[in-house]
Amino acid sequence: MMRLDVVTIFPEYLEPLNVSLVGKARARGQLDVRIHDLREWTHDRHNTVDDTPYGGGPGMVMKPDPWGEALDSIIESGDGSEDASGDGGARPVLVVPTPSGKPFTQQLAVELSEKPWLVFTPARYEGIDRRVIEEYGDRLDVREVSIGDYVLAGGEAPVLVMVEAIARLLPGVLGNAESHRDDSFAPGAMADLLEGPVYTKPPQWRGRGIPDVLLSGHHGKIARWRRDEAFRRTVLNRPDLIRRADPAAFDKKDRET
Ligand code: 6GU
Repeated sequence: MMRLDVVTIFPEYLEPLNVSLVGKARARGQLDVRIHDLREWTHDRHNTVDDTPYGGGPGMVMKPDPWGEALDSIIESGDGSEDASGDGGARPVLVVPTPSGKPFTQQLAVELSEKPWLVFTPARYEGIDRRVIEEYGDRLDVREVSIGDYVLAGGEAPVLVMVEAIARLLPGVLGNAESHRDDSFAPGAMADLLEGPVYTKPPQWRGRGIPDVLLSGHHGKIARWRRDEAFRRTVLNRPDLIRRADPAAFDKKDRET
């Protein structure tokens, strides 16, 4: 079973991990999620986790000591079941959410979904003292990750995003494995294309019908139509994906679109 630890000063922000897909995966024993309050590893009366930045400037920086004690304690709690070595030397991958990290992509979600143990360190304020990242970088696989080109007030929402993207890839978590096949950003025939439109009953809604091809029963034509719609939507919304794609992925009909 995959183990996920999250260290935060806002444990209640992670409550959505009790709900829906991730909540059900936990209830089924497919995912072991442990939320920790960083302030449990402070020792002063005010449970201080931040201080002013060296060199001056706005905002506050998270102090290294609580993070070091928290992470040491969590890493030590590994009982060896999180990896195959059996030597009790299990080491988590440390995922550090930060707007200055590498992009969180479907490819990274797949890679992380194959790890037995992930520890997330969502920060508030201007981030964590750099020495913490350096210290654990010497001992663990550390990934500094951003979820997009905008700035959030903290890393908790990014952790919710990443955990959902990772959890739905775990064996048995989604209803059927085919659900992944046509995902936007999944590898395969639709590689590099966004998903097209979908329809369900009723066949008429507020005067709007269903594209005839979807009612034709002609599987070849339906597959072609879906691919054309995916291509159109990608050109419109994400032209960068088209430019980045392998030209061999496209055909004559695409070039006419
Ligand atoms: Cl991971 N953290 C914060 N604070 N802002 C972000 C982000 C992460 N990714 C995009 N913006």
